[in-house]
Amino acid sequence: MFLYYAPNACSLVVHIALEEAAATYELIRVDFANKGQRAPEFLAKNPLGRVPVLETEHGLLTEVPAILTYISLAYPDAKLGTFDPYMAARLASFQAFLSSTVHVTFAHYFRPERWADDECARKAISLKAVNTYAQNFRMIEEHWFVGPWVMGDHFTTADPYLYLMARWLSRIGLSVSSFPRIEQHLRQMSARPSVIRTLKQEELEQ
Ligand SMILES: N[C@@H](CCC(=O)N[C@@H](CS)C(=O)NCC(=O)O)C(=O)O
Repeated sequence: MFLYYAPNACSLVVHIALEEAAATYELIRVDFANKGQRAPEFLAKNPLGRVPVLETEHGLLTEVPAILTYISLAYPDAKLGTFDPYMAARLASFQAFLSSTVHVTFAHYFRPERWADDECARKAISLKAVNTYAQNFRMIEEHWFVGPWVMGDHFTTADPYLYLMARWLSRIGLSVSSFPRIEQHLRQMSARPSVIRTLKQEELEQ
């Protein structure tokens, strides 16, 4: 199995999940600085030109929530998902929120050119994204997060997903200290061996 990734990108979520699952895989770094995501060889893997891509024995997978579902089903011993129908749907619901809303808000900040051609409009989109990202986190802190893990006592794939989005708070000029429960979660995650190994492999600081 191969994971196509870029350091500190959303592929980090999949990378941590693979470590949690004790999966056997190889990392293939996509060089964003040299537009490696637009290279024909990579576009053949994902025509959107985005990481993560997980190359499995069955075929290629893209989109973080789908890849997380694959890992939790392919490695049941790691217990990263749940077979309880309601909890499985809650997990899917939270991961859909992170993917479709929180991640997209972050993209508004860093990649406003996807939504507007005009330079002033792009600046306005980036500026607005900071407040919206903070609102998203307020909602996670008050509505979604159960504790001590996202879903309660059981660690799931939602935990690395939230961890990455929380790491991005500082990149957008926000502080995790405004969200005490998420700050505590970030601390717990930072202490997990899977996270320590992943950060080391991606040459990232805690
Ligand atoms: N919805 C996709 C988003 C993937 C995505 O936006 N990946 C970013 C990194 S976090 C990327 O590869 N960006 C490269 C680019 O936009 O050129 C998912 O959940 O996998």
